[in-house]
Amino acid sequence: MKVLIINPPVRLHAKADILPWGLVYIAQSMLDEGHDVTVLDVNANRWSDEEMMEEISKIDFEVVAIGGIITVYSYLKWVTLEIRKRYPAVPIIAGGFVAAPMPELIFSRTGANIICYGEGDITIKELLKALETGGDLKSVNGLYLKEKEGFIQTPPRQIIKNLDDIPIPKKAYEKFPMEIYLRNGKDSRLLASDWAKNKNIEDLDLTSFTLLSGRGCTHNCTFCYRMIKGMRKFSSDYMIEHITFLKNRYGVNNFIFSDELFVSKPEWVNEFCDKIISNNLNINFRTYARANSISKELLDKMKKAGCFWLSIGFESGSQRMLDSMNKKIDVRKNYEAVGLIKDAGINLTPTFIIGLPGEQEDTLEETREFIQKTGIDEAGTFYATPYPGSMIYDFAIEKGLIKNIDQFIESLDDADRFTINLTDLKDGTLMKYMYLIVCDLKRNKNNRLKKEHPLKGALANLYLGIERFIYTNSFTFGLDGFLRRLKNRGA
Ligand code: B12
Ligand code: SF4
Repeated sequence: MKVLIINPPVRLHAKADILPWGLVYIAQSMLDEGHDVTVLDVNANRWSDEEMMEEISKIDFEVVAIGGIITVYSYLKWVTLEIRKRYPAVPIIAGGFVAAPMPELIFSRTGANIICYGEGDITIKELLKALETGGDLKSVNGLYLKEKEGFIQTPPRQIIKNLDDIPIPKKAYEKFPMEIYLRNGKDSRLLASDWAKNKNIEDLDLTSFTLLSGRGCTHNCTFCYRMIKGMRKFSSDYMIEHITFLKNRYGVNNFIFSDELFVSKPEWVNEFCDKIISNNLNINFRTYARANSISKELLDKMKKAGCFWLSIGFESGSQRMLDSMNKKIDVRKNYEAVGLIKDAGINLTPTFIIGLPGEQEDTLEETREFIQKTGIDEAGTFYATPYPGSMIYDFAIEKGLIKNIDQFIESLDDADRFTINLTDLKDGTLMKYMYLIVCDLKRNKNNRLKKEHPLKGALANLYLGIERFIYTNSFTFGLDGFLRRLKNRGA
């Protein structure tokens, strides 16, 4: 069949530097079955709506496939309704995180008439076959099908037990604008850590690329959406083959393993690192871990294999909050991890989330204390945001905090933006604490600067102190909104 795959735009403030893996894998499945695939990658090309309609009009297609993360919802809505207007009979299949958790909304507000839930690799093969041969779509597992009235759900699809059965998507890569991803990977936020800022990037000549070493996660935190339970990894041999391919074919030498839980099975990581070393792959990599899965030995091995940067979702300095978000971690382990990672000479950029249900001023103070005591000076700081599919989304619906689901989903963006208050605290209090946490990180950075340049560091702290005084007092007098607007004017 002639299939049009659309990759909608995300994060317009940044360059596209991560391939839409869901679409890449389903493209590979389609190509393996001999279908004729055209990809319109709006995220990479950043086409305007007019340009996109122009691109669509040039293509001959019989079916459309579209998907992505939840923040592509508005675009998915617009583009599928436009396609539906112009090509009323064309099946439009939606999949991924934007579609699977909310079939009612997708069927009622967008032009899609089929949704794939769960893994799409096999489902898409069976679905296209049924569409091509006029077969019964109800016999394909893992689908929601729009009916005249409402929709029906076909039985869930079994997960792919052995991830190595999934082919390395070599053919699919050729269908995506790899040159854009690779170019953006040379100067994007993938390198924007302190580590990179202090070095001459040109000299490093890094070509960065994001890759996943598995699917799923062993945990179930309340703010996280897990479409598929449990965790599977590709074998280390499979990963080495994939890395070698990307290195030889595209010159990639800096990998970002963006699975949230790359370091979940220490034995796997150890074996993987050994193979990077013994195969002389000579790569750098950044990745993610949990504090209870790292050790001095493992970090040393990772460093030797090229790991220069690690992120851990510390989320909170309060044990009460960690328990309530089901993080299943002892805060002392998080404290310990900071020292271990520093000692291994690996950069650390953890993440913190404030405003989860149950957050109080004392728990927020514990998070500040964590940052102050550990000296962390770079972190991702987020407001708890109820993305569909997560437990806190159900909480927000139950509490009646989301009045209009369609509008709410359209408003979703990066979680560093304040969207909704899930706590008993005032909005202003949460924003003030976010500001204080960012100040704590900056002060730690200034203190580090002070060691090398005492005057510069002292002046930076003085400036920070004055700014902090004005800003925190503005909350008391209700001037914070005004100050934020003033601050954002030049941004
Ligand atoms: C890479 C990634 C990103 C990239 C996205 C790049 C891109 N263009 O896709 C970036 C860095 C931009 C990103 C940002 C964010 N992300 Co993110 N991200 C991920 C991550 C780690 C991997 C996604 C992925 O590629 N998975 C691998 C593929 C193979 O799996 P898959 O997408 O599920 O695809 C399979 C099926 O779903 C299906 N399928 C998928 N699409 C389609 C389409 C069709 C037609 C069909 C038939 C089937 C199908 O088949 C695929 C193969 O089996 C996931 C977590 C995870 N490990 O999955 C979070 C995740 C998607 N992100 C999430 C979130 C919350 C965010 C942020 C809001 C975080 C933040 N703190 O700000 C931002 C939003 C940014 C913005 N403004 O848009 C949530 C999404 C929750 C939700 N309900 O949508 C996730 C699930 C994390 C989590 N566990 O909660 N993210
Ligand atoms: S936040 Fe991390 S540890 Fe928790 S469920 Fe999500 S991926 Fe797993």
